[in-house]
Amino acid sequence: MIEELKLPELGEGIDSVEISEIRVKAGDTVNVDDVVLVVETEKATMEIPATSAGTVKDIKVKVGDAVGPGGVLMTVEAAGDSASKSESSQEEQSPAKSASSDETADETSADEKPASEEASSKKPQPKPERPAVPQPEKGEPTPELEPRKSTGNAPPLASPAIRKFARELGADLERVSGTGPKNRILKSDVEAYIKQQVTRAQSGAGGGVGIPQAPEIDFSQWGEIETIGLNKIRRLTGQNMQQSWQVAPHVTQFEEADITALEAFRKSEKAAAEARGTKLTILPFIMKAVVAALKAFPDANASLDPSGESLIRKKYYHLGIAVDTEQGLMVPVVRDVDKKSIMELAEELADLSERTRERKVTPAELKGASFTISSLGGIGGTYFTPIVNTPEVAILGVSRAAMKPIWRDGEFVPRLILPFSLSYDHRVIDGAAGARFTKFVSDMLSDIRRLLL
Ligand code: CAO
Repeated sequence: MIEELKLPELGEGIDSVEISEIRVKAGDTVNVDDVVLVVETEKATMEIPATSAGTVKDIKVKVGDAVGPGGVLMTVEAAGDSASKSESSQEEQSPAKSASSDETADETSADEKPASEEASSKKPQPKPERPAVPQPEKGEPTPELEPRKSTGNAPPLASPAIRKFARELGADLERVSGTGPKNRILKSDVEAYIKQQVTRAQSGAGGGVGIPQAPEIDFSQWGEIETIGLNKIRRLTGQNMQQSWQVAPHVTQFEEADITALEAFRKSEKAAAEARGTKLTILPFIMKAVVAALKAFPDANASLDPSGESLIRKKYYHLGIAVDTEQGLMVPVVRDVDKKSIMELAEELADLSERTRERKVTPAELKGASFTISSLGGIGGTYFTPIVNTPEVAILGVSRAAMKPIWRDGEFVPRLILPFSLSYDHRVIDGAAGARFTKFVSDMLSDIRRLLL
């Protein structure tokens, strides 16, 4: 017997709803109360359950259709009729077909499965509170989705339920291509989009989100090669650098400081430092100057909230210090730089960099920086453009100081000049603020008495 599933009365004032999801297809088996459709009004979504058990025969509506109470949604052939029909059709099966079905139980098609098994596998699942992010299956090709074609200022066509679904998964509907009527975005479109993003993100160094996968090239065609696996530190550094480069629009500001007086002072204190068993380099002075600048420009000691709508200023001054190790670049953190003396910082720096190189640093010591300094001064070079250690918003790159002739009071005088650069996230720091920051650091280092103020 064929029964019609009609849209029930859904409440006062609701004379039409829109079909937003159809969870079954012709041939599926349903039980009473299985959710077969989802409809929605301007304000709410509602699940429509089957009112009779059996096999779905004919679906009378499609996604996007408007239906009023009493409208026929689908027809269902009652369970008894369907079962007897399937029994008789099984009897008609050829022996060869039966044998092959038994042998390949996993490959049995839905039509060949026993009704009870089919019913449980097809049973619509209750609506999850928070849908899981769909994971791509191994070897499954990922559909290439083009960004939604521009329709002027018109927002993408999608139902409230789909908007909610996309919001929960963090999918921007502007980027999802709709395959429904009039390009309406369906649930499957959002799922496909998320799947594509997950696949791209998981594809590793060559293919971050939005970056095409690097082509595989056989370099041996041009000469001898050697392939060396990257260790975890280098792989993670690569991923972090790429992520930062993609996410934060970088600007680098160059500046120099006259550190002649600082260097004279440092040399005068070198013996005292050695007596304490430590080495006094320029870096602890730079750390102090940076903290003074961070206090004067608190936006540089901050992180953008992931929503992009607020800035989180940090009231602590923990400096990440890039350390060059045999395994790759590591960034241990010196905490509360503002509360420590230059000698204490020198001691901590020596200890921390040594333990980092010996891989004795703890994971906790590599976390929590609010700003990073990368010093290549011990090696050489004039200027470089460091990459911001996101979610921090700025990084100072220090190069090697050198004696230079500086024009002063009508004559050239030899001065020790320290070149340095500030790379910053332009979403947070404006060009003028970046230049003020570097000038501030330069002024501090050029006359370290200012650090006392
Ligand atoms: N100008 C001139 N000389 C400098 C200098 C500078 N800017 N910076 C350091 N030096 C001198 C030091 O005074 C020291 O000289 P002496 O032995 O005569 O006293 C020598 O160079 C070596 O210093 P150092 O490197 O041992 O010590 P540091 O405190 O300056 O730096 C550390 C410590 C851990 C930052 C450093 O050893 C290091 O690993 N740097 C590499 C960081 C890196 O790889 N950055 C790139 C990251 S990619 O963005």
